[in-house]
Amino acid sequence: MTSRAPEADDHDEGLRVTRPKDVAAGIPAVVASLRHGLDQMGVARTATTLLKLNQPRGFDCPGCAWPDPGPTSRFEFCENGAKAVAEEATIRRVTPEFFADHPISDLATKTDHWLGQQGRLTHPMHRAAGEDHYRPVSWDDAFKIVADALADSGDPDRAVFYTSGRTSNEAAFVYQLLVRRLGTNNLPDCSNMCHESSSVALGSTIGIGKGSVTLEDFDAAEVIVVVGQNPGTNHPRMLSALERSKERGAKIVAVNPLAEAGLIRFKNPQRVSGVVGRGTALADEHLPVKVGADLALFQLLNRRLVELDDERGDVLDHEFLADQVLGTDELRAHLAGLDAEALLVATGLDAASVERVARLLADHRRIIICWAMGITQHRQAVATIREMVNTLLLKGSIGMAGAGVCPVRGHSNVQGDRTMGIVEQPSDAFLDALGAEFGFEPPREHGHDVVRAIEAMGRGDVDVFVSMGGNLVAAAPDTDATRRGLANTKLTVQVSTKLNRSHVCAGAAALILPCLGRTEIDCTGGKDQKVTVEDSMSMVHASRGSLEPASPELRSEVAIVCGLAEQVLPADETVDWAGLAADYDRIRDHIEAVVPGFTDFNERASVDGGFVLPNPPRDRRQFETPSGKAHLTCSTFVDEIVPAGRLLLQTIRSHDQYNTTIYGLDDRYRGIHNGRRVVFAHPEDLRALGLADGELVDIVSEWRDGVERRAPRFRIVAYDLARGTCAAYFPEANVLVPLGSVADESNTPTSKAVVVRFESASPSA
Ligand SMILES: Nc1nc2c(c(=O)[nH]1)N[C@H]1C(S)=C(S)[C@@H](COP(=O)(O)OP(=O)(O)OC[C@H]3O[C@@H](n4cnc5c(=O)[nH]c(N)nc54)[C@H](O)[C@@H]3O)O[C@H]1N2
Ligand SMILES: Nc1nc2c(c(=O)[nH]1)N[C@H]1C(S)=C(S)[C@@H](COP(=O)(O)OP(=O)(O)OC[C@H]3O[C@@H](n4cnc5c(=O)[nH]c(N)nc54)[C@H](O)[C@@H]3O)O[C@H]1N2
Ligand SMILES: [Mo]
Repeated sequence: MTSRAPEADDHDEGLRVTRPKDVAAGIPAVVASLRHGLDQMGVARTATTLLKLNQPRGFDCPGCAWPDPGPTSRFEFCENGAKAVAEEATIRRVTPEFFADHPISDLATKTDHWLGQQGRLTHPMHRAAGEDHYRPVSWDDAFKIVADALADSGDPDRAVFYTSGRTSNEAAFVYQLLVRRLGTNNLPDCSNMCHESSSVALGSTIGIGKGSVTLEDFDAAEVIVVVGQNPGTNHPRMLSALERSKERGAKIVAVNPLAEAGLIRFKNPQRVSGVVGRGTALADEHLPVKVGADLALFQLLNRRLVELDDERGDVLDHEFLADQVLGTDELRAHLAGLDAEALLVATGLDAASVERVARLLADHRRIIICWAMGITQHRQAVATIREMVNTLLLKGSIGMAGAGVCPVRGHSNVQGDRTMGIVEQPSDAFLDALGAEFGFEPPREHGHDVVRAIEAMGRGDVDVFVSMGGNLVAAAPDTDATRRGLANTKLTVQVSTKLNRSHVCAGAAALILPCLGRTEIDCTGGKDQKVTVEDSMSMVHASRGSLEPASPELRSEVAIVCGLAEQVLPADETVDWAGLAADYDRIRDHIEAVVPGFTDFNERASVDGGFVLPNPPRDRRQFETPSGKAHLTCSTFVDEIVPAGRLLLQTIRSHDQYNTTIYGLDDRYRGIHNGRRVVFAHPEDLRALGLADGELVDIVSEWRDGVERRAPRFRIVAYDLARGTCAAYFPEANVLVPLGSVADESNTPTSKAVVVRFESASPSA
């Protein structure tokens, strides 16, 4: 089936390509953040809003999950944090009049960029089955519509409750409680498409599915390896931490098929020298690994560590391995038996640079390994992360200052949402505690993750789809399949701040429930409420908005969940939902009772900077696996088979987007201006394919189900990236990612590894 996303028709007429930049941030970043703020908010609002960002008493940046510096250090913001704020604090509005002027059939022709640029949603809106317009609806009627749809369906397992990672701890907690009171664990979330592979790999090896370092560890590390991550764009404040580490003498290794600007060179916009100087070279080593071959690389490195230890005796941490780790002998034997030559060829790297990195690891103990989507969204993601854990365990580089695992999360509260129980496969311990606190027996059967939810919708097994934030149609793989799935449902309910594709491609009937954002004052129940979030390093802290809400009609996510609960749960409901909405302290008391690590939650949430959650590997070098020990793992690398004439496509973020929210049409660091339908490929690969920079092609993906997935009319950009691979932007390229192509064990869509061919472009519509 051929797909024609609406964006296919604006073929980026003004697209311009220039030389990619090797310097991130600096003056252009300062200018870009202010320009974006001014466009969306005007002068006064820009100044007051950005000054509250990541301040101890301000709001948590709705950008990424990189931790804030402690309460005593200066305030920190970055270009992309400023853009995320401007996007939410915009003075543009999507009102009932807007919906009267724009039928769905019209909105469906607009690009994601256009939809997002229309501004903040102001009123609850309802589109009845068969109608082409959203019309205003009262909150009460909206909740009744959901209650009726759930009652008609009659089976809680025929409802799906998605969550994106911006939702606060308090909202997430009441949301999962509502869903479990209804009787289902169908709680897919954006993690399923993001760091699920990390949670699976870490849980099974070190006993907790979270990172084991804090920001202070970056001040003690000797070697920091950044794998499959583009911090210059996606975690810009991480570059400040890396810069500090480097100034202290730490070595930084970047493993990435692309030479991303922030990792090669960086100018800190918060320092005069950064704004005017040459900037700091960050990565000491850059390994341009082939897409999907990191497992092979880490196997080679681990094998060398063992060999070097055999020579020198001081490379591995023998005492730690003997006392606290299982599987050393097996791993040694496994590594010795590998075909090193074949592994090296698979990585596409030269032997000398791999050897240099192996020696760097051999010579140091304080090692941090960071990673993100370049690792988690691959078929062998879980095995790859386990192999990186092997590296750290062999070295004893965990549970000491300056060392450990660092999965760098995306959404600002995606980790917190998981801690609050937003998970389709909850542990019995969590359900037991939840049931005891609220006096009910929660459902035990595991629910759908994202991919299984879309499959279930495709089969017609889902009647109601509720989305707490996010934009499933654009974020999920296989856009056509996802769109068809949602269209199969009887009702879709989106709790949202901004208009997006999922409001346009919805169920038979649809509701939009507009909510407050992080930046806004939350005065639910007449009380000034705060919420809390957990960052990528398990720091929990409060967030209080300071702006007047975008519309008096908006409700907080907590109020929406509690209001909905009162309507959809039976009349003999025992949870005091109105009381919870009126005072979030009461929600925090329940969290304290249910979730370990939240002792004295209300008190500690009031402290500037918040508190850190317990983490046994980090705190006590303890591993809460069934054996009580950390586990080394033996894996077998399987090279992705790419037939002749095909390339392996990875889908990435531009500098001007936040996931499916498109701020603008530039990707400054990669030299792309005023357009997004580009595909990056190596000049030699292009030559072999008989193609050249500037040509227009359709990208067609190949997958064993034989379905044709086509993304029409992309401009080829010759680019320096690993041979045999190519790259295009998410979400335009999502149509190419087959729903069935998922990572082993974590079921995460393989958004970074899709076999594609190029065909001459289909004519423009
Ligand atoms: N401004 C901004 N900030 C964001 C986001 C955003 O969209 N915009 N999104 C947020 C979210 S939800 C997330 S999850 C994070 C995402 O943060 P990232 O993971 O940095 O995001 P991606 O753009 O997906 O970049 C993936 C990186 O992995 C590399 N890569 C791809 N395949 C491979 C591989 O096989 N091996 C290796 N070693 N590298 C590979 C790519 O070249 C690229 O540099 O950012 C968060 N922060
Ligand atoms: N091909 C490909 N696909 C991918 C990825 C990839 O790298 N490649 N990355 C994956 C990853 S890592 C992730 S995390 C997912 C992201 O998937 P999602 O989290 O579902 O998508 P977002 O684009 O972050 O969601 C944006 C929408 O959230 C709403 N929103 C914003 N702020 C708030 C708020 O405070 N409250 C509420 N209720 N709503 C709000 C707005 O309406 C906005 O339109 O996408 C995944 N999809
Ligand atoms: Mo993510």
